[in-house]
Amino acid sequence: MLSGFVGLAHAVPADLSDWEIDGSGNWTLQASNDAVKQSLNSRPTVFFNNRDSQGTALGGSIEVQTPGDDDFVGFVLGYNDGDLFADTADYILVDWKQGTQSGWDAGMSVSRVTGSIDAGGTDTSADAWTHTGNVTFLERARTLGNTGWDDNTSYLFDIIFTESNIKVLVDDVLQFDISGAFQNGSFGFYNFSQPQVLYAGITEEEAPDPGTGNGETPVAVPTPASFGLMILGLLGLVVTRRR
Ligand SMILES: [Ca+2]
Ligand SMILES: [Ca+2]
Repeated sequence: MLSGFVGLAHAVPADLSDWEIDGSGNWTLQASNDAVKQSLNSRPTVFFNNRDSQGTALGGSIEVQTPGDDDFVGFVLGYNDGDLFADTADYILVDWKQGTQSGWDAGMSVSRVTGSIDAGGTDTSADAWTHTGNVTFLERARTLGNTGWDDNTSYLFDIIFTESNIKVLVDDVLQFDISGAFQNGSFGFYNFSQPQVLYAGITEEEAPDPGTGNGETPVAVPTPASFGLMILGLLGLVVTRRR
């Protein structure tokens, strides 16, 4: 995971057995304890680690294991127990819709949630569908912003969460790199109206040092020494050709 970054502590498998559930989803821990599957076409539901997670990175894969339906899968960051129903909620929502439908277009986006998105457990019209009201749309993903997920397709994800920066990569491609002042809280998995969603091979690791891993995928740049050798080589080539 996080192959585009340098200087990271080793990723370790996450133990999801003590994660918690909010909402009416049916989240089933898989035998390996580092995977969970949500089976219902439900109102917003979150499966979360229930501990402050700023300074860490979460990785793994996500796959919708059915051709049925075309709704929302994703993640929450800075989530606290009960936030689905709380007026005091303040967390970040990364959601990804397969199909364009009345009220929202296909693709991945990031939003800030400040308040309930499932008041009374019956709010199916939901700010979370239209990204209005208590859900403030921030931006669409860089390459997947207007692209829905594919059925029965596993995507690798990496999420880096600090108090001032959030990065999300899908299949090692940076989708979000947003700076701000973010409340601490849990990592969580998020489904809304989408059944048969598997999160697997979940790992945790220390977030990159902001001083060294500030978001840009390292690019192979010639060092002064190798650059000099390259110039010498080119000069030699020119000299050789002149001869
Ligand atoms: Ca589908
Ligand atoms: Ca649905």
